Amino acid sequence: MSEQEIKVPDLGGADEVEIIEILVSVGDSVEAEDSILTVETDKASVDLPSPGAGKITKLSVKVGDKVKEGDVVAMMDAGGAAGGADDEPEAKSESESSADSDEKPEPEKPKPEPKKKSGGSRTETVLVPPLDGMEDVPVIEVNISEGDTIEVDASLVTVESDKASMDIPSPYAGKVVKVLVNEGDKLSEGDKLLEMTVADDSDEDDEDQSETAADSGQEAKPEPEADDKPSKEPEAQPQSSTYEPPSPGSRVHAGPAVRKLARELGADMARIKGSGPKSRILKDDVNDYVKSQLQQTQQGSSGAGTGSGIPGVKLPDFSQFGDIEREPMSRMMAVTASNMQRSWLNVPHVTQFEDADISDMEAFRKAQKAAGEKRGVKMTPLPFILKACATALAELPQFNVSLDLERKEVVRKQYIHIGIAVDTPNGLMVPVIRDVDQKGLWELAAESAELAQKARDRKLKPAEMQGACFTITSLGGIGGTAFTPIVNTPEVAILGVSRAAMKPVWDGSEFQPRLMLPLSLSYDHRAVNGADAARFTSLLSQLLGDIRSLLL
Ligand code: CAO
Repeated sequence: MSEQEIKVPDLGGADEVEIIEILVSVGDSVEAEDSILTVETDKASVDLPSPGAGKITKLSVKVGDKVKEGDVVAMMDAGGAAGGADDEPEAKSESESSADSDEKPEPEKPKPEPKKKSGGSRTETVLVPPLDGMEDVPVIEVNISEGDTIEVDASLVTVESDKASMDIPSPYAGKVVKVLVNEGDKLSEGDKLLEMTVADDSDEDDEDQSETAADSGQEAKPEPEADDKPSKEPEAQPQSSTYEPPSPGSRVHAGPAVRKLARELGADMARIKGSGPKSRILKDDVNDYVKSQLQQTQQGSSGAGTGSGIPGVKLPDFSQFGDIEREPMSRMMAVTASNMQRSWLNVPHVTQFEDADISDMEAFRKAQKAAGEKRGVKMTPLPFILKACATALAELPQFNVSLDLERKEVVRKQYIHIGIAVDTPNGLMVPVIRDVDQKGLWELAAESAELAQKARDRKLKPAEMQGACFTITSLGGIGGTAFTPIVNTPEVAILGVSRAAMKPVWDGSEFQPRLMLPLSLSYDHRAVNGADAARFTSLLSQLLGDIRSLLL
């Protein structure tokens, strides 16, 4: 075992630099050259590499600390005498190479090739400036496109060595004519970056600039590594895991190790919200982003984001329009919202409408009033509708299925349990009546009333809300002529019932006043085809139109 100090290497002339991210913890095992922490100079951010392989035993600094060359930032157990001996020269060469890397992020402004004049403007070919000895540095981002109008110092491309990433700035203001590099290309000094047209009236200025850049190298500042461009400052994003599509031209701000991590995890940096200084993306931001994406995938779309690649809804500041109050969503509301959205996004919905003539059914139902009072049960249209649906599900079993898309199987149910949507002060609940096909109307009336009351009293047990094959949502007691309910997945259909109303119905020779019940059957078009849906609602209409057929 040999304890080894990890020191800040030569910072290429920078006096003090700020630690903006610590990439290891005590106890972490690191390999030689693994990034230990990221510091930021006014030119670039640089990862300080480990001088060898070993285990971190102590961290002597924290984020925000200022450090200078030679400061000890951490201690490591280099893993024994042999390892230590091996590490020693490596440590040296590392610190040398770190020194190199620190000088790297100061590319001069690209040296222009001789100008080609054309009318009021000239064409310039922009070349890669000196990269302090670095060669074949990969391009990780091309920040301009053909046709872009850019300012002097606008970032043209971002290159990244294993130690630092930096932007190569434009020596001119003008219009990009041709981009000569692609992401992944490896660049060395003198390589052609792009062609651009530059207005002739700025000839002198540009000449001055290019001379300055070429001669002094002083103004050849790389943009702070992948920093935001003044022309396209991304707006601060609200605190939300909502997916926001990257705004065109928006830039990300992150160190090489973080970029590498994002690349390894396949995370698009433009979609990650940075929590570091100047919205810098930190390692934890990448991990949190990947975690949230995984959670969304596992849970389906939930919360404000859709999880479907569809941008979430952006909220304005409502208080600008008047007084507002905010209150947390109840758990039930949040769950309902999530379920509705998941179903809406996953299921191709179609709704089939039908009117059932329930004049006779209503006459019969009303005739049961006294009997109901005796039993202490109120007979509403719902038990008839439940019974009709159970019969239709038995006759058209393609509605009594769920789709298992992972296994590419259709799950056919040999039982008929039907959920009823109940409006409660706390939100929508869906208790389930089991074996509806085996129960009589009085039994169904009693059970639906009991379950609805339990739902309103928040006394339903989880088991009483599980196992439905199909759902009925009746707004008949409230009103409306039709609506398009959302399928209660993994069921494949739901029946919406609206308020019955007297309508003139043509009997072949004259109009008759009939009590018509509007039915709206929404179904999952992956499981059910339109013809079957029309068969289902026609059958319901027929069964409710002549309830004697329910006995058959
Ligand atoms: N047409 C005309 N009248 C109707 C009717 C219809 N389709 N359905 C019910 N009615 C009548 C009933 O007969 C009753 O009238 P009387 O008091 O004169 O007898 C009255 O409306 C109230 O009925 P109800 O709503 O209490 O009872 P129900 O069995 O019809 O419904 C339940 C029970 C639990 C389904 C219902 O109370 C409920 O909560 N409905 C809302 C469901 C909901 O919110 N769905 C939306 C889901 S999607 O957001």
